[in-house]
Amino acid sequence: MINIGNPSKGYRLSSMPDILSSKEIRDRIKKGIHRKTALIGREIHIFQEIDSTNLKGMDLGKRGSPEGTIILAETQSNGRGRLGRKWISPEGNIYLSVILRPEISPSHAPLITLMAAVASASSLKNNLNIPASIKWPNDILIEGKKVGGILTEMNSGMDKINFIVLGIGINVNMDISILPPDVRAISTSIKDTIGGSVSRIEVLSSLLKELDKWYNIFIENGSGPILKEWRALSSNLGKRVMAASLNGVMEGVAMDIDDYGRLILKLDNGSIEKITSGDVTVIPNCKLQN
Ligand code: BT5
Repeated sequence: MINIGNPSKGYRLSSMPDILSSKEIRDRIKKGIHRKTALIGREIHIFQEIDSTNLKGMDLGKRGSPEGTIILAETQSNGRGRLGRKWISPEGNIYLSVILRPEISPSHAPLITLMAAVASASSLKNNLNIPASIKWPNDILIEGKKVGGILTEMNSGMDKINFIVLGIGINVNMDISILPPDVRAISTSIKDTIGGSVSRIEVLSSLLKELDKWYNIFIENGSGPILKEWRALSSNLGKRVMAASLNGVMEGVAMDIDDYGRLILKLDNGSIEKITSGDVTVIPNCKLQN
């Protein structure tokens, strides 16, 4: 038996039918999150199948849906990753988008991705006792393999964000054997990690609770606490990495992240590069030079 929520007892395996319902989510939000801060999930939209919860979020955002609106789907026919990539979205996982309306400048929007990464990794680690970590900028890992990804999209003017759609995909009860070999080699699911299915509603309510907590911390205290927790959960800081960005491919040591969520890379010639977006791969078994 898997005992989610009680690390001392391990996990609780699930044999219940596993359908997400707005009523159950609402009840859990009321129980699990302090009413005063229960922003995330104040309006809930659930779909059996949708093209992409993020596309729906962009549409609802334009129509004025309030901050904290969540969109969930059992499957996505056009699940999206960054840069036009696909997010494979069969039944059994979590596909969540959240509409946010933070009063920050567009240049600070990457901090929302970091906030979501902290909330996602913390919910798996602290509440479910699953050893999750973060890979800059948007990956959630278990033992080095991708269990979740974050796609932050925004609708903004020159210096003002109208709204953000924060998309999070977490592989929960997916058999990773259904993934194409190249994706399977670098991915995992909770089921794959612990050897059995878990209750998605438990995973989801823990995620919503952490998102509510960390988003409120971000709004009230700024980026400081998020960056501190992000560093503690990071899997690639201090390691030698290959970073592919719009500026090309660079190799160096991932030193830190800055106040804008950029990755600070120290190249072999001693120069410092700050990367706004891209993909990072840790170079294994590499001795660091001073
Ligand atoms: C991401 O992009 O990791 C962002 C994923 C965001 C998905 C959520 S689901 C809810 C919301 N609605 C959406 O339409 N999207 C968001 P990126 O870093 O570009 O990674 C994409 C790459 O991950 C792909 O090119 C594959 O290599 C790999 N991949 C695809 N599906 C995967 C899966 N289910 N699990 C693990 N890796 C996957």
